[in-house]
Amino acid sequence: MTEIEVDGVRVAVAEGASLLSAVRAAGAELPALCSDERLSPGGSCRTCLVRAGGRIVAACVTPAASGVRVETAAEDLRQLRRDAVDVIVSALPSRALAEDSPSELAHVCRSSGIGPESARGAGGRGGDDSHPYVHLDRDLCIACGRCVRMCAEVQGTFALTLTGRGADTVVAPGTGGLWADSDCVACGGCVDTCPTGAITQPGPGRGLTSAHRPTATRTTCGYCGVGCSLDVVASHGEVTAVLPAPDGPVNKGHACVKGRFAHGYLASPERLTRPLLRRDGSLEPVSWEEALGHVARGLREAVADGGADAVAAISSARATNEENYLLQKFMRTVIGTNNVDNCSRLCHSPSAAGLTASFGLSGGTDSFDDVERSDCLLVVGANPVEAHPVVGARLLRRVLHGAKLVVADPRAVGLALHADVHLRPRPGTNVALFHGLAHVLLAEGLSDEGFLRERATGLPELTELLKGYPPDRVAEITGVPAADLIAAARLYGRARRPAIVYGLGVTEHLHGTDGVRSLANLAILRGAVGTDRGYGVNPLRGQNNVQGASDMGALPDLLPGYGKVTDPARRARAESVWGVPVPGRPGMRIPEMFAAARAGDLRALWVIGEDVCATDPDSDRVAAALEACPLVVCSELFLSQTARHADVVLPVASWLEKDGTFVNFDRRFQRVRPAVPPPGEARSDFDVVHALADVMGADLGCTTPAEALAECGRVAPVYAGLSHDRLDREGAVPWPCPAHDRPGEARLYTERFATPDGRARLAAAPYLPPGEQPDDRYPLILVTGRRWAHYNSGSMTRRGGNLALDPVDCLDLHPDDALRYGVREGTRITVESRHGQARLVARVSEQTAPGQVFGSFHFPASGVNRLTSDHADTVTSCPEYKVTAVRVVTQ
Ligand SMILES: Nc1nc2c(c(=O)[nH]1)N[C@H]1C(S)=C(S)[C@@H](COP(=O)(O)OP(=O)(O)OC[C@H]3O[C@@H](n4cnc5c(=O)[nH]c(N)nc54)[C@H](O)[C@@H]3O)O[C@H]1N2
Ligand SMILES: Nc1nc2c(c(=O)[nH]1)N[C@H]1C(S)=C(S)[C@@H](COP(=O)(O)OP(=O)(O)OC[C@H]3O[C@@H](n4cnc5c(=O)[nH]c(N)nc54)[C@H](O)[C@@H]3O)O[C@H]1N2
Ligand code: SF4
Ligand code: SF4
Ligand code: FES
Ligand SMILES: [Mo]
Repeated sequence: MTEIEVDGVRVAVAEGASLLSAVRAAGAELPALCSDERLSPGGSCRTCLVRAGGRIVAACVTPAASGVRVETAAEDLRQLRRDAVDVIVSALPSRALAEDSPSELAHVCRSSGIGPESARGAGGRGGDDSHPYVHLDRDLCIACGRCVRMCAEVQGTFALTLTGRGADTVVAPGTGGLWADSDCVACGGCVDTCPTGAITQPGPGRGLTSAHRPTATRTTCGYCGVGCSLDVVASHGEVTAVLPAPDGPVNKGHACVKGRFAHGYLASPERLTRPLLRRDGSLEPVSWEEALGHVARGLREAVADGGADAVAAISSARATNEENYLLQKFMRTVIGTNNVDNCSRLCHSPSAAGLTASFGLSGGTDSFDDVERSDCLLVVGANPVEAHPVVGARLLRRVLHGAKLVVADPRAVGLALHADVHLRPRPGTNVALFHGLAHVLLAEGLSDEGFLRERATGLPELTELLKGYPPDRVAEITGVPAADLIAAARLYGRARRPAIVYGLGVTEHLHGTDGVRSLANLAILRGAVGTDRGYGVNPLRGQNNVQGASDMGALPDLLPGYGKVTDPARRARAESVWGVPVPGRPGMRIPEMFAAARAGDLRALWVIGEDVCATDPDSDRVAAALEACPLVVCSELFLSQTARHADVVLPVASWLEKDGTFVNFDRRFQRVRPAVPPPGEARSDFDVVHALADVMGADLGCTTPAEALAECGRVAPVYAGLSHDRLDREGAVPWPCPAHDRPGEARLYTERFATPDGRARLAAAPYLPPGEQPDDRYPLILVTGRRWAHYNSGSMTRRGGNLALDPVDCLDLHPDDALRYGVREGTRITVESRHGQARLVARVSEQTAPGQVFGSFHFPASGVNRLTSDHADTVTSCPEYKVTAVRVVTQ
């Protein structure tokens, strides 16, 4: 720490901090128009002048030297600062200081007595309103460069530049044309930092920033698993603006296009506002009483006809922990079945299984803050620039500051452009790739022998297996040149603190669990997990609360806290809290539920917040399952593809409308708070589960979300230290967290692994080919995944401005394949697999390798999941979404 004196007040600031931070720490106010704590200093506006050690300096660019005396309040300094602001203001048109302007500049002027008459600029430079979320008013630009630095330093997109000379300097997209056609990915960073209102979001929240806004509700983003803290400004029951929380534990004042802007769905006229009941083939509005009465009767009949196991529920990773907890409790205690699952099945169930087998617990091994300190990142089968943008930006920043980067992805994804080595394995060949890397680690003496001896098991078996995976053979299987493989292994093997980050490119395969385990081998061989020599193995979990839905026991074989339902001791613990017996037979997984429905064995299915007809694979067969099931209940925001097949549709609240908690991808619990009321008669999933239990004459206890979390802590001691009150005080707390007076464990296994013998387990699983192979009829491999502007089924992001950012559903193909199949950019094409057909628009790009095509699943109407097969991970039934043999037909 450095001690200095500001206007006679002594303060201590961190080494290297600026005088500006010291002045602020001392409680003094200074204008600082080109400065933002999230950015490197600009030093150009001269509005922050102070006297330090007798000299007049710009506080933002001057480091606080120990013992220095700083003066801010003297009249000559005030005048100098006022003059600097005045010069800036004089070039602006008077609207810059409009009475109601919330801008930082307007605040500064108000507090230094500069009135609108000082703004004498002629204006007339025009604007750019081409983008749905980011508008530019050139007349208000003071060329402070904060937006340019925000886009480069925090977001890593480099979309903006300052153009022109002298007084005419103004911000512009680097590509020269319109904002809408630029590289902007609408993170909102420039909007949030602009001090004048030159860059704003359109609509009622225009001009608001996280530093200058009215009272807001602090909540956690309900899109992806990063778990950004957001401040939601609302007025008259409608969201005005969603701003990144400057002190957000994960996002630290940043956000992405979804959390920041994709809330237009809230006010969509298509929102469900009343329960619907199928009568004579069509869904008609009815009262809650009638809808729930119908569901209760249907469930009773199903149990009477087929037993408790003839009923199943799919719980929602979009919903809160408390909602998931309550639903699994309802299924287990009121219905009497373990038939409850969640979309982690489709996503990271291989992570849960693989990480548990290797290390003992199902979550990632380290905190993201640690991962970010790594000097070598191995990013495998994940595209965080698009799917977890705040993480993508932070990883990229780390790389730009010198960390090494190895990317393993068949496609040239955003991070790959910055990689030291980009490995492009054929889809479905990860296990061979990871064994190849492990082979080189052992062959070149890059393993940690002490760690392997003391803290791991399975080395002899793995060593034996790895003999079969020399780089040349791995090159044949994966298509990755042996030299690249060796280079990547050396980077990972020689780094001081390597970290592995991975995504669905590892899990959504026929051998996804083997993939996770073989990837975990690398960290074990290096001793880079559970030690201070690396940051482990970390899945970028997908949905906002997929970690939590599983943590809460919305799984057919596991109770809250991951106790096996087959374990009498764990059942007894749950029974003692719930007061009723818990069934001991594992329930059905999602694909098994559909198979049972088609076979006539499943009589009732409750689908909560998952559009199974759009997002589960081989969707024609999913629809057939729903048709065959006598009672299908769907809790939804919209009339999704699944809701259209339901007998009863229940309108529910979304994340901006309810109370509870989510668990993000690095196991942190954070609070979710309602900013606006749900529309019409919609209720939270929590209230709906309670209401149905009531109608069925059951009392689930825990009447509030806070009580539900507290009760969960009694069933599962790993959450016993968590409570809404504590989260309200502390913001974010990771699990394991067994006691209220102890912090959660952000980094796992520092003393021992959670396996029975306390050791990490190396896995020796041989490479096996994917379930689908191309042939003469279906010569291309289709990889499916995400695009930045849309979210999963797209039910929310297609209703609002994001649709303008990405309006059509494309199939990416390599120029060679485009030529071969006579496909031109922009043509409508039909894609066929052995399972079905989809209609897409061709996009020709070198992002995909020859022989491979890529599509998203964000537009259910295109039918991409009609193409995907029902092949699934042999251990967890996670679908093989990443490998489907297809052909392209032009018409
Ligand atoms: N914008 C946006 N963000 C999202 C979502 C969204 O829909 N849209 N969804 C959220 C959800 S639910 C999830 S689970 C996450 C998913 O986040 P990610 O896991 O990052 O997403 P994907 O794009 O499905 O797949 C990642 C990458 O795997 C690669 N891949 C495919 N096959 C292989 C292979 O055999 N080996 C290797 N090494 N790589 C392969 C693909 O080319 C792709 O780039 O994103 C979350 N965030
Ligand atoms: N081809 C292909 N298919 C895939 C994937 C892939 O990579 N390729 N990825 C898979 C993965 S990883 C996942 S996670 C799934 C995701 O698939 P889904 O879970 O089906 O997708 P979402 O669009 O996130 O959400 C489903 C529904 O929940 C509703 N909803 C939102 N919030 C709430 C809420 O609070 N309560 C309730 N009751 N409903 C709510 C939304 O309106 C939406 O219709 O897709 C899978 N499908
Ligand atoms: S919104 Fe984000 S990506 Fe777009 S220009 Fe601004 S800072 Fe860059
Ligand atoms: S990165 Fe994820 S959590 Fe953060 S704002 Fe975007 S969607 Fe929300
Ligand atoms: S804020 Fe210090 S020079 Fe602009
Ligand atoms: Mo997911």
